[in-house]
Amino acid sequence: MIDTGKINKHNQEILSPHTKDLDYLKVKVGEDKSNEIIDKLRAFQVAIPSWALGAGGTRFGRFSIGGEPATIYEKLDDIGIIHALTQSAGAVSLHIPWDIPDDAEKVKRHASDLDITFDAVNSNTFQDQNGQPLSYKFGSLSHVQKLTRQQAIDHNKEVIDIGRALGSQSLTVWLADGSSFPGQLNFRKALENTKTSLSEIYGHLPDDWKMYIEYKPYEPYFYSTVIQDWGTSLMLAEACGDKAHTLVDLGHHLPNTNIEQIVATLMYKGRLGGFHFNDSKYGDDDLTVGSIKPYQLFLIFNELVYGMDNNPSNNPDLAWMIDASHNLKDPLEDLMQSIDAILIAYAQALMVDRSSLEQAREYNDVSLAQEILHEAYRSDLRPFVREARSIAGGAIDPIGVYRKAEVRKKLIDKRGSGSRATGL
Ligand code: PSV
Ligand code: MN
Repeated sequence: MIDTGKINKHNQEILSPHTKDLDYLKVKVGEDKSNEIIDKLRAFQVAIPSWALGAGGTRFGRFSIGGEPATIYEKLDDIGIIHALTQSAGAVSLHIPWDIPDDAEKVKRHASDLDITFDAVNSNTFQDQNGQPLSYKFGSLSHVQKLTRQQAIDHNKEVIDIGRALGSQSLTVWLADGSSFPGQLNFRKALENTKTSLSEIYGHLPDDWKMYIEYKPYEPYFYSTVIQDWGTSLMLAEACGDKAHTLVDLGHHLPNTNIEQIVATLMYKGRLGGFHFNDSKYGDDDLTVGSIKPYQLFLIFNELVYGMDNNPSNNPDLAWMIDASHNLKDPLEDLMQSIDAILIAYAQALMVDRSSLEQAREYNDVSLAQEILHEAYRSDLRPFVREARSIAGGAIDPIGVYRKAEVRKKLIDKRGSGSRATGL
């Protein structure tokens, strides 16, 4: 649907203004530093979840824009379009059982033809599936009944096996378990059960795998969640072993939480495993990355960059994934906007004058420290992001090409105008 010819043609049309912007920025930032930033942006890859490509909306209603993918192959095709245009989305994260591969080798081949690899596989014990013997209504890995816990443990083991067949190397566990009313749950027993269940799943991990433990303070339960915060996740990860890490989903925090400090703390402990990007105004994790709080995103990346460059605790490479709902937008455009926001924040963080910042901190020069951050944050680094994409063979302006090539219209012609996607 996107051929290199189209990308090249469009790139030529906007090459001149882009080159001018880039030249200006390179003079300002310096050739070496500019090239270093562009190289790092080129290398950055973020996974697209297989559930992000369907009809948008909320749990109250979904509104199809047509042409949505119905099968795992079509979902991969959509990610292939995003990757061809951005060169930054070379991985998919599958949710099981929403996207069980019918034939692992065939799915792998399809992905590989699109230059897509398999990032973390996600288990699902927050919904009951057809024919499932025991319900998760009152929890899964923390459930009061051993048999229900075992069913959820076995599901996670099966997800690991499916991931192995695809070449994935990590499992993400998001545990929805919790309670909606005071008194409903014995907090300590629920935590103990969760620890034991996670340890059993951990025992099934291949040596070269990692397990990511996601936390969330509320939803779907509204009084308590068993893994409510990073501290609980870290405690469980430490109890499991070296291959277990905490996963930070930006939307899983109460308003005004200092997420950048959480990032710093987890990296200090060498236990930050992965990241789910999104944004929110009031709560939840539904909006396009960088659409509401771009400064916070920059501050988070500032800690990530510092943590990656100063890593005595051997924090592993991070698993990056977009986990947002596009709501009213074309999912593919929304994902490309998210990728752009991530790369811009990353570029800004790479721009921070670290030695001057450390010096300002040594002298307790608060104003200067703030000025140094602002200098990086307020620089328009979009030409670096565009250049990184274009060098890699992507589009200088991905959404521009996507619209010019009328990709959505073609998808609708091919797949129909009704909503067909599975997932949340
Ligand atoms: C839960 O809100 C979450 O962030 C988890 O990562 C899930 O797997 C994903 O969203 C999809 O519901
Ligand atoms: Mn998430």
